[in-house]
Amino acid sequence: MAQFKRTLVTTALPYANGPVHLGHLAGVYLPADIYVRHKRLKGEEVLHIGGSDEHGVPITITAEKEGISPRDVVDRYHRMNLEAFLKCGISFDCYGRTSSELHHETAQEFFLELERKGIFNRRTEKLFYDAEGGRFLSDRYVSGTCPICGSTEASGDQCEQCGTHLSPMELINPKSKISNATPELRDTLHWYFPLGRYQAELERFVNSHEDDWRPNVLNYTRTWLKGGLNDRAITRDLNWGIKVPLGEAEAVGKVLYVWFDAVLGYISFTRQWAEEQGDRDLWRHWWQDPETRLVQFIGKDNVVFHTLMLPAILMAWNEGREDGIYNLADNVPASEFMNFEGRKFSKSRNYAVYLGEFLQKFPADTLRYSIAMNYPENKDTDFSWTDFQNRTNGELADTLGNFIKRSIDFTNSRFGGEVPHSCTVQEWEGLGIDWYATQSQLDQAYEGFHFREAATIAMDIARAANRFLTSAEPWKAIKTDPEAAGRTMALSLNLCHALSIALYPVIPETCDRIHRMLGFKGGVDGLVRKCEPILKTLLEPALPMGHKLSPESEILFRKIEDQEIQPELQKIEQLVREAEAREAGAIEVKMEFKPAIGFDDFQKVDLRVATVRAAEKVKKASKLLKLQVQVGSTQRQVLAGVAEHYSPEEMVGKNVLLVANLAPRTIRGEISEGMLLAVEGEGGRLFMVEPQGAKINGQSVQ
Ligand code: B3M
Ligand code: ZN
Repeated sequence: MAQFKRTLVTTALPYANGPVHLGHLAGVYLPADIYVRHKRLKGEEVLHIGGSDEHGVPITITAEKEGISPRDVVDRYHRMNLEAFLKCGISFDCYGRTSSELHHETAQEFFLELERKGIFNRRTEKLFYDAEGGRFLSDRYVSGTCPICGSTEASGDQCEQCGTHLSPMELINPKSKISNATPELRDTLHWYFPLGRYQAELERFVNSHEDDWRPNVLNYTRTWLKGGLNDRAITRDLNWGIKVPLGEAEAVGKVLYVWFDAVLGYISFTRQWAEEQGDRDLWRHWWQDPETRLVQFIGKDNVVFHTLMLPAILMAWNEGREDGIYNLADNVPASEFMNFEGRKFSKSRNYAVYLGEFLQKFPADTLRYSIAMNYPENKDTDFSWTDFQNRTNGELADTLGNFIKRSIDFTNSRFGGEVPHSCTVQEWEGLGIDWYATQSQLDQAYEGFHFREAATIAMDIARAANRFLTSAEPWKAIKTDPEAAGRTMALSLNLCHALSIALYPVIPETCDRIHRMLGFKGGVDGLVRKCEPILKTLLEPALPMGHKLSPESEILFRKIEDQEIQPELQKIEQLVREAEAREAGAIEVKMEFKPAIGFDDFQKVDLRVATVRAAEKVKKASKLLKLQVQVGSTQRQVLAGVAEHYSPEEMVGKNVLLVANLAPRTIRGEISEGMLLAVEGEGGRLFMVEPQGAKINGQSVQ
């Protein structure tokens, strides 16, 4: 691996559209923070950049729902999330905002440079336009009937009911969510970034990381590369975001696509940090010096934006330049997901524990430790309250906390609060801990993003320390052999010091407290901020004879009682019950009938009995079956969203009810000529309507 002088660490920018939850913390922010704190322990130069993603349609939708401005929405959540992160000890050097002026400037500068080089393509396309509201409608602003399951509340990007991804044009009876008017199709011009132009260069870039990127990151990225990269629209018709910085009439009312601007946030926030340091150019070191390593922490759902999109934008910027060349990511440690009590976190269903709320009840380090031990490094993991309680009470309170308190209290009461002896290296090594191996394994685990392993190695030191103190029994020895008791205490205190270093990246606040109890004024934080390489102090006993402890000792961790966990468990049960009820459709069903139609309207629907002759699955559409049905003597193709309820084999031979005169539609590139009737039963299960005994194929239904 190349030698680097410094490391720039970035963390995905959470949308300022809701509070961050424990899943976000586990996947991105905690691992990144552990990593940067470890680097600081080694005295390395490292910068941690994060911030809020404040553009995009979900934010304007929230604003409209609440009747406030998008600015109000992002102000609220930016503050809330920053506060929660700080309380959790996430040590950002800068936590920026994409709504800031400097960010707008930076993103526009990129756009203009690429425009100047003639890299973008412009394309006119048809988009729904709300004539009443006087604006174009992005996907989520259109609703209508799902062509697959018939739900009347499908959104232009996805149907919540059946989960199918849709485009607004596929909706039956589309309506504008803003005015409820039927939108019309109008021409609109957009700028496209030709991702395909960088295909070969991106492939070389990705292949050069064959050995150091995680398999999941390589896999996601290669799937995209294999499919061939296409042009991506990087502008939108919207009024919240970064204006397309061109004077032409066509650019009016257009903003940069949120993903184009958000990935540039890492750069603009580093610029902001530099300004805060009083040296405007300082950021260049971090982005444009090839000796700087760029490590980007993200969740698995953001991989290609960081392994393909951002690198391609930077390649486009770098093209033909002699200087001001940006570095590409050296590593993109994307996490899997951490679930919560066996289910996925879901903001929309309110199935989550929010970071800020959690920290009102429990200390940050208890959470940091539990999450580090459940870090979703290469598979999804689970956070549970019982696991949290067990780890806090067992590993943190009983093992670590007890050892520290016993060591300090006994020294204070029996040895006048001073380290009673100096420890020899032989004694230090005689503790049964191979310090060289431990230090290098710890270092490798932290450097290799194996944070669960790192936390385990560090906690093993605490276990060994506890065993040592318990078996040496200084409280007995003090009566018969005070010298031996003093040696035991000297070793124990040095172990306390070693623990405050080894565990610091994971539980920094606790380690600061241990350090203070050991009589150091500034805590570990004070040392690392001065870039003192203190990791290597593990190798030797650090406290000399006579070193003075603080006279105060504290209980490091309070045990979590069952009563505290009980309400949380009940809350989960309630949430799960609600989710299950919703899934089963059993939650109190409000019958909302559609407006009445006349008999004439009804008569327009031509229902026929049809027989399924052939059925097959549709690639990449897990809910769809492609059916060939016979109506009378004619054969038709119909796509039905029942693949999760019927296998192709079960469908063949069935008599079904067909809406025969529904205008043909193209779904997933396949024509569908009609719709089959099905009813929803318990658990959301679909049942085909099967006319019994109707033998005559194609007969109309009265
Ligand atoms: N805001 C998506 C997310 O929060 C997006 C990440 C941007 S990273 C530049 O998952
Ligand atoms: Zn649907």
